[in-house]
Order: sequence, then C-alpha cells, then structure tokens
Amino acid sequence: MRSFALIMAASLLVFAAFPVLAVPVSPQAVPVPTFTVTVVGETNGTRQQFDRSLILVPELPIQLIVTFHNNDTMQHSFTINDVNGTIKVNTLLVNPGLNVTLNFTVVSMTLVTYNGTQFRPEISPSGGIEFYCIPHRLAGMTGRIALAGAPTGGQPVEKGILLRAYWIGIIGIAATLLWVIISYFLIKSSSRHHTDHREHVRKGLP
Ligand SMILES: [Cu+2]
Repeated sequence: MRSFALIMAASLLVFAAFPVLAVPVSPQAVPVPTFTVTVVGETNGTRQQFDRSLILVPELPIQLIVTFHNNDTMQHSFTINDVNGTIKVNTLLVNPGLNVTLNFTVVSMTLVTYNGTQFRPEISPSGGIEFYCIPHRLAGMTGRIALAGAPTGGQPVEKGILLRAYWIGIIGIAATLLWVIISYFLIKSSSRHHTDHREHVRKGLP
C-alpha cells in the first residue's frame, strides 16, 4: 500500500503542475493573420476624402497591409497618431497618381505595432482607430479602423484575455476535482482502518 500511496503522490504533483504547463498554450501563440486593403485619396465635388471612411477588420490581432493610392490632382497622406497627437504611422505626402504601402499590426483597438515599436493609437469619436490626411484633416478627410461586429461608439473587448481567463478557469476546476478524487484514494489507502468497504457494512447485531 505504501507504493500505491507514492504513485498517487507523484500523480498529484503532475496534475498540480498541469495548469502551469498549459498556460503558455494560448490563442496568442497563433500566427497573426493579415488583412490587405486599398484606400484611395480623392476629391468628390469640392470635398477631399478617402474613398472609404471605414476599414472593418474581421478579428484582432491582425496585420494590416494598407496601400494608399492618391487618385487626385493634389497631395494627400494616410496618417495615424498616437493618443498624445504624435504622428506614428505615415505615408508622408503622396503625389498625385502614386501609391504608398504601409504594414502595421493592430494588436487591439488600443495598441498598434509599427516598425517594431508599439503605441496607443488615437481613437475616433465614432469608435475604432482614427486615420486622416494631414493637409485635409480639418476639411473632414478622416476614417477609422474598426472590428467587425463590435458596437460602434465604444471600444471592443479584447477577446484574447477573455479566452485565456476561460481556459485557466476550466483547467483550475478540473485540477481541483482531480485533487479531491486523488486525495480521497490517497487517504483511504494510507489508513490502517477501513481499507475494505465491506467492513463498513453492518452484518446485523452481534
Ligand atoms: Cu488630403
């Protein structure tokens, strides 16, 4: 019975370590998908604008490959600021007829990675990450990057953190249940008394 108790104790250690081993295997380990989009700068009537004021991405995090095309007779830019108003992602001024492609990662609606550095992007009043044209921002040449399915006007929830918490919870409950079951047999096998359930059964008066 002592060897049985030792095996059970070893099993306890393995199961106790299991949640620690499982934590690094999270949704964040999955490669970041890419999303390619073309945005055109143009003049519509007398108004300078982007051909699309909304870039809807299907999921987060996502690597955005934005090709900005200037289909106009004047210079435009595709620009993103951080929350402090500092320019972080920028095509610079693009001459008429030319393209500039930018490649950045939207980790969440409040975190962007560009050229190996992270920053907190400026949030659009309509929700999502604001982008704009430097010469025509005041004229209304702005747009936003938003998560499909997210409510407008608010910031979407970061799914990765919720999923991780979910799995930690499930693993924690499973480990606790295993601990209780194994402890039962461990204590039962270590006890000098009542090793056989039949001893508990009343066999009538003596
Ligand atoms: Cu412009």
